[in-house]
Amino acid sequence: MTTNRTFTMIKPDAVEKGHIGAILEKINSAGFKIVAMKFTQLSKRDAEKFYEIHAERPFFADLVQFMTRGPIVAAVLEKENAVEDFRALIGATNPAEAAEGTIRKMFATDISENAVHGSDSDENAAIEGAFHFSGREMY
Ligand code: YYY
Ligand code: MG
Repeated sequence: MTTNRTFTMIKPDAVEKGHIGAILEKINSAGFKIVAMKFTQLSKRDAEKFYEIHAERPFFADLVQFMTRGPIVAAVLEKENAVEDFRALIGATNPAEAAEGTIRKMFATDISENAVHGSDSDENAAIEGAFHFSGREMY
């Protein structure tokens, strides 16, 4: 992974509502290139590991329950300044506070079911990408 990459998931709420295509269109239109992608479902163990930094937070059990309840789309995206630009594209964690036109404003349900994940640093982008994809699955 280079620092021009970030990691995303289209979360179960957005998949259930049929928003995969619309969200990928927003991602491509914003200039991100997809360099890895899969349709998959997280196990409880996967979700607990992926979100381990939040293990002590009051919402952790609900977060794991939500993230495992149905399939997701996981992807690695490439663009100059990918991490920061993708966080801007998805908007605030709470869609009620997200800017107009952002993916969370358009597609999120609420703060806990907020349609998409975006890595928060280059370091975490590399860790999260490697969590879901082997080297030969990333182009
Ligand atoms: O990076 P981001 O997804 O925007 O938010 P985080 O603070 O890293 O939290 C991860 C995830 O946890 C968030 O996307 C939804 C959920 N969550 C929640 O359910 N309730 C909160 N008060 C904060 C976060
Ligand atoms: Mg986060």
